[in-house]
Amino acid sequence: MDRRDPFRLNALTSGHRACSGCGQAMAARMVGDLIGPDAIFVNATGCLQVFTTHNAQSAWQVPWLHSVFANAAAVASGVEAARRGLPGSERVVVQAGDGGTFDIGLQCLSGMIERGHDALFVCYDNEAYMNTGVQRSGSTPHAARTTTSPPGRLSEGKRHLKKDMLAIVAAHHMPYAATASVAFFPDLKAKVEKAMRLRGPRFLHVFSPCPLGWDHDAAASVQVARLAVETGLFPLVELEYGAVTGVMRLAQRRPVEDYLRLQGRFKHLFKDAHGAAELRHLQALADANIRRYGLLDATTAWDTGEAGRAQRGGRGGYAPAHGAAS
Ligand SMILES: Cc1ncc(C[n+]2csc(CCOP(=O)(O)OP(=O)(O)O)c2C)c(N)n1
Ligand code: SF4
Repeated sequence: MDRRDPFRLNALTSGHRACSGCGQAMAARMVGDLIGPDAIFVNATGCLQVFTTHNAQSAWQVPWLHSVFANAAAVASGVEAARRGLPGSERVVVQAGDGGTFDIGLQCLSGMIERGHDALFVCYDNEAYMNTGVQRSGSTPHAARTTTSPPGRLSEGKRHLKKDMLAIVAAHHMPYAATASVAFFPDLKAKVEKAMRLRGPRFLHVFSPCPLGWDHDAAASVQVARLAVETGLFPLVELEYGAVTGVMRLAQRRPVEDYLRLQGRFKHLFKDAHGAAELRHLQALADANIRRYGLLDATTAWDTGEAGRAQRGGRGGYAPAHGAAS
């Protein structure tokens, strides 16, 4: 079999144990196939690792390593450093859930970026610790129900805000950081391909609905992911060396209720005045994203790669350390 023939080989093949409608399974297959077999994948503990590798079986048809929950980026750093100067063209890709990125893996991710390792870190964001039973993470949105943020007499779900992970990684002055979604494949494809053309540390944050944890119809995963973007709650943007260089404009703004109503994790917000106050708050968060990235602004460019290169202006020190930058 030709390992490079996409019609014969998927990086993540069938037979794995993901729930039906799993956004992370869709996203990982898309990303894996776009990257192709010339890569070494390091996977943090989490749903993706568990449902693809079980009792000495594996759904991966690419080199793949399992790290512990916290240290995927550190393991990838070691793999990348060990491979320098050796023959072969394999690139290093890290995969982790939001828990393995926003929370427990954050320190290792920060170190990997700061040291300038030539690796792409992909976060599949399902907004909670799904593998262990839907506990809240630093990525869980405000007011969402999880098993550790139950709505009740004293609270309306999670009290805190979702961390702005893109801003956190972009503050490391890294060559490329972007958000993407399973609902917008051409955009995701362009971003994976761009990330793989570049050298140095890169970050891709992929919105990946979880029907089990979000309590929505398994057939609605792509619709839910699309609405997250169309409401402004999950903007699709690109940053190069900390500067915004690409924004996907919205043809129209959808109210956050359209997105929230499809998911049982927000059901309590539609019951009383307390819930209504949280709905207004979530709408204000979406509106702030729309203003911040100019999502409705007709003059905002879809992809301004040229602007990014101009912005960069020779600043930063990652690419030359590992060979030619694009
Ligand atoms: C130090 C440590 N603490 C806790 C765990 C248990 N654990 C394994 S996976 C996981 C949650 C993973 O969540 P996330 O990274 O968001 O990925 P998901 O399963 O949601 O895809 C937890 C808490 C662990 N393996 N190691
Ligand atoms: S719990 Fe969620 S993330 Fe895990 S396999 Fe099921 S749908 Fe996918």
